[in-house]
Amino acid sequence: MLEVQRHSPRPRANSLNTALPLVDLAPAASDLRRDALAGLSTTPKTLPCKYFYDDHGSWLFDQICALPEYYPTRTELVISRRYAAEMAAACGPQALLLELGSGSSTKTRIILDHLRAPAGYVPVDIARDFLRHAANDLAAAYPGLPVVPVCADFTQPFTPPTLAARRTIVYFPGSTIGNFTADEATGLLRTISDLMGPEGGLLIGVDLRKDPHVLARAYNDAKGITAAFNLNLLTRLNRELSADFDLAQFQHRAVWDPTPGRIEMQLVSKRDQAVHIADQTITFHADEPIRTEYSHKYTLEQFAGMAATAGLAVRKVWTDHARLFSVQYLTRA
Ligand code: AVI
Repeated sequence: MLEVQRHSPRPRANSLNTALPLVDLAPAASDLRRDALAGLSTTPKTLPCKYFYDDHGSWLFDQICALPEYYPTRTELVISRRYAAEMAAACGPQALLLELGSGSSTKTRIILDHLRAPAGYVPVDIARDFLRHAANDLAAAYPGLPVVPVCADFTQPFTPPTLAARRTIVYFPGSTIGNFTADEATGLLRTISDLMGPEGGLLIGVDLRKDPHVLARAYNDAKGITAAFNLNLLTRLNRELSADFDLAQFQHRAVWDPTPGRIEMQLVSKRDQAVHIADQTITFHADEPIRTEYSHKYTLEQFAGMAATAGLAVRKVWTDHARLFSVQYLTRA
């Protein structure tokens, strides 16, 4: 469960775009070696999905987002463009937009374009250089808007900078919430509730339950980009930990598990084999999977129930015509 640190001093931020200070909360460097060895020593074997996103993995993820089969990104964009004015009205005037895992801040611009007198934009991301560039680009496109990038791991408690605003709106698009287990997601919603405060709100992208065939196609695309994205995790272990995974002997698999309602991505060993990583030998039997990612798909009721457990209430839901994806506005209950 995630906990929120309530009493640490708040870093103060300069609101001038010319200076564009980066608030560096020095997130702990991830320990790939420790996490990989721990995950590969459990049954079933696992690897954390956060390690997908090295440079090549981030590039592959961008390719996934443009695939015809991968509906989430495209659909969230359609919803955001269609209902941006309503979303901005829900957020209210003079709101501070605080985005978790801001990446290239693409969808943010649609919201910012419609917000009335936004008080500022705080992109939060763990990738420091990428964050700096994306924040500078955005600040250049919105002269006069205070932009304060924060380098932090949003899955850990952190204290955002103080900026004068009527309320804080946490923006969490992309259905990244789906990559957390239900317990982790509930903890994260509690953290978000603390970040937004009693008067604030949460604007979040949530992928919805749908025909499993649609999901199977989205996570098993015809060009094999998702397979390459998944297998890139092993390439990363080979490069960064001098492991000796033979990529030809592992295969991408994405399975729909209807009970928890999630896609589980796996890398499946094609035969009995042994792999060496950092002085350790990991053995695999034929057809043994390494679980690499969960991607939960919620019904509107399920998501509202989880939010309620975290003390949040869904106030508005926007979906596409086919109800593939949703953008939701929540406040404290
Ligand atoms: C980032 N996340 C919301 C994506 C998803 O759909 O769960 C990651 C992804 N994995 C395979 N394709 C995309």
